[in-house]
Amino acid sequence: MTLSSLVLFLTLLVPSLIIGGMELCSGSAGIPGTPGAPGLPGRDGRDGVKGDPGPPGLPAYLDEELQSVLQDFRQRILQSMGVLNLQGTMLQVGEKIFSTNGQSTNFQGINETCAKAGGSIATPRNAEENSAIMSLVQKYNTYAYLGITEGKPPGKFYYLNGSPVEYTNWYSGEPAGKGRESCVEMYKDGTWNDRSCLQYRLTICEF
Ligand SMILES: [Ca+2]
Repeated sequence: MTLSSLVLFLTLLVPSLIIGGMELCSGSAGIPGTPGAPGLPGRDGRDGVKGDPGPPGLPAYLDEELQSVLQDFRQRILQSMGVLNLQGTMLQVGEKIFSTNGQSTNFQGINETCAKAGGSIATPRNAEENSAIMSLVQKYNTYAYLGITEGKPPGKFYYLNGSPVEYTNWYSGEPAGKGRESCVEMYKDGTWNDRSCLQYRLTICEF
């Protein structure tokens, strides 16, 4: 008898002995062991069957309905821009548009008004943008606050997103507030002065 056939023989014999009531010295059941740790995740299944292709669409340039909607949009936008340009309340510089409602309020009020309109307070990033804002200041004959505030250390100024100013156009001797003037106003010649945030200044937003 080989070893494997002996094992098979015993495997068959032992249960029949138990069934036959001849089992000797059977002890009480032990305490169940603690569950084993979860196994590793299984492998990803195979990709499913490819779906049927959808119905063919028209290229955008051949879709007459879409083209007509776009044409209408273009026309409406040009009309609106024409009206705003005529009123002199909108100035385009590159991708940016500056606009004013002609109203004056404090720095916080300007920020709220601009945010409500979907923009933010005018923040000149270069000489060209500064000139555009200046032209609105001149037209309304009112200084404007800019989107620049003092941070730390006193005398250092930052954009409202927290990054330090790169372009500046300070009036001679400014900024001189040294921690007492946290906002920045634009004079009619386009130069800047640090100033308290509680003055009433022209609302100019950028979009
Ligand atoms: Ca000042």
